Amino acid sequence: MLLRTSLTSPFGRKIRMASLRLGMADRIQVVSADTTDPTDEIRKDNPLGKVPLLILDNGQRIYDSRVILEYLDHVAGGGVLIPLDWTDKLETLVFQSLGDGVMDACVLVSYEERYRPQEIRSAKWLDHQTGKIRRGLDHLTRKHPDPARFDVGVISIACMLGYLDWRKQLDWRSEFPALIPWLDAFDAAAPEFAATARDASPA
Ligand SMILES: N[C@@H](CCC(=O)N[C@@H](CS)C(=O)NCC(=O)O)C(=O)O
Repeated sequence: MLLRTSLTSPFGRKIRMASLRLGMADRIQVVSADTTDPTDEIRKDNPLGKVPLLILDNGQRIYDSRVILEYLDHVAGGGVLIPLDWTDKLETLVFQSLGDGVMDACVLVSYEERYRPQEIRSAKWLDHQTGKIRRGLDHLTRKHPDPARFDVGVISIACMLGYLDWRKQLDWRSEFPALIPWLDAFDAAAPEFAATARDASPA
């Protein structure tokens, strides 16, 4: 299989972490993608032009990260990344939506700063997005999944915090210090997190 992603994408990191945990990393070749390059095949393989994208051995293109994780879970026999029990599954998927949604807002803040010159940047739009980030993090200080778990919800939240640590859309460590022990506990329980950090060698 071929995984198209950048090594900095937090969504791509979810897949790289999961493939390590599931012992599938040696079956997935990671090929860097540049979503800003109009000649990159990524736009042909995924009309949205986004990473991550997984190309299966039969040529099927699958996206987005949630579907890829569901696929990997299926290949692993099911019930590994996504709980089988309906109540647990629903809770896990909502945590995944929250982690991914905050990540989406983080990406939009970064793109506003990257693609728009200072003079036409919208403070209102940036506030709108950082509001989502703050509300998401605030919610997680009160209700969060067990960091000892390794499911799609926990993976998403960890990648989201890792992305915030790097891009610093806001300083979550000073605004929401209650989440620091959560990420530390996950980091200690899941070596896949450090192994997929930007400065770690690609797995
Ligand atoms: N919902 C998507 C989000 C993926 C996403 O936003 N990826 C970013 C990189 S972190 C991207 O490809 N951006 C390029 C673009 O929006 O054109 C997923 O879960 O895979």
